[in-house]
Amino acid sequence: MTDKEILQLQITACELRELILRALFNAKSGHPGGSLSIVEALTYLYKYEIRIDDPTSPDRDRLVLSKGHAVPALYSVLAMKGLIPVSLLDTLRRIDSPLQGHPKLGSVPGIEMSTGSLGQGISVACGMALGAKIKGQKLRVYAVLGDGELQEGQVWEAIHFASHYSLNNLCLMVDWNNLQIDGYVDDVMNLRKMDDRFRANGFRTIVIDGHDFIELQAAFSMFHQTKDRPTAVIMKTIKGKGVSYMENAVEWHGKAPNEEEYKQAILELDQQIRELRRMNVEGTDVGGQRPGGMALGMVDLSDPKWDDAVLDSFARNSLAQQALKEHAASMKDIDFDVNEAAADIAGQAADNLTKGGSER
Ligand SMILES: Cc1ncc(C[n+]2csc(CCOP(=O)(O)OP(=O)(O)O)c2C)c(N)n1
Ligand SMILES: [Mg+2]
Repeated sequence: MTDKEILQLQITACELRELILRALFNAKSGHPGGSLSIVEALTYLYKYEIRIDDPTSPDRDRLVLSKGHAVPALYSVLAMKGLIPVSLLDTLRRIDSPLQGHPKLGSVPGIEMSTGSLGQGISVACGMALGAKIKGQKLRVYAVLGDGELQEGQVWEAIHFASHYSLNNLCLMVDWNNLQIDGYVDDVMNLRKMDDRFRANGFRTIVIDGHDFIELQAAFSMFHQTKDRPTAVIMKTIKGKGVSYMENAVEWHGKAPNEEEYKQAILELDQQIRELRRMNVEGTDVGGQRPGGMALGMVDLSDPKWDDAVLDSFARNSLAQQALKEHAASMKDIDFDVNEAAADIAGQAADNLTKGGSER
């Protein structure tokens, strides 16, 4: 990776943080801390690692967000990747939105499992990885877990399973931010020598700074080279990363910022973006446009036509069709506090579907 690419990824990460916070602010609820801590990991995964350009292909890679409460980060990455409309993020947690506060299988492309009950996603990921091996599929499976989540007994059963079946197509990614819902993990239920536990259970175990793109790249390269066992990437992270007053602060596990706090967060992130652009010493012209989506290689968020294009492919996606149809129908009916843009988008999609647009 060149310095320029790293800077671009860092800018994308800031923009994703802004999308996450905007969605939470609109929803007036959600989980900022654990969403912000996995932003770099998801940015790297969806830029370079996960093969999901066709989200309906049976051979696509799978990502299971076992720590399902962090799904605003995943929705935002899927939007930047061009798999869902960015404007749909404004419907987060509304009763009729496909973007619920925890992932729901098949609600939108890229959501591979319903999760939220901590400890369960990893078991499903193990099943997916073993199933792929039995069928001779070359796909890879990634599961993102919280460190607090590792206190669930079911996680360790799944770890034994992955090791027993030598699931070399499985990559566990642990978000080691040392905070859980009500305090430090070390205080609530210490996971002493967490990395050694993975090693002892037969995993290729790699400890990295989860906010460092070079280290993420190295970790995935090691995962690819490991042929005889599953891989665990233990990512040291900062909960609430990127927003000064949220960083390492337990109270930001599960609440949305109010207006003043939201504005402050966006100010800080905008400042980080400006600084990153300034650091782009090679003179790349990233200053005049919103480069984030382009950094993920898929979309240009500054193009107003973009949402329509995504929406069109979204409407054609069989996985999402039913959810979108229901979503559109229900949004037309409701008469309270509905985001206009999202309602329009859903309406257009419904029209497309009725006109047979989905079969084009
Ligand atoms: C089985 C289960 N018990 C309790 C909860 C409530 N809960 C939601 S998030 C959370 C803390 C998770 O901590 P961690 O895994 O470290 O996540 P992160 O720090 O990344 O947010 C808890 C206890 C849950 N979702 N599932
Ligand atoms: Mg944690």
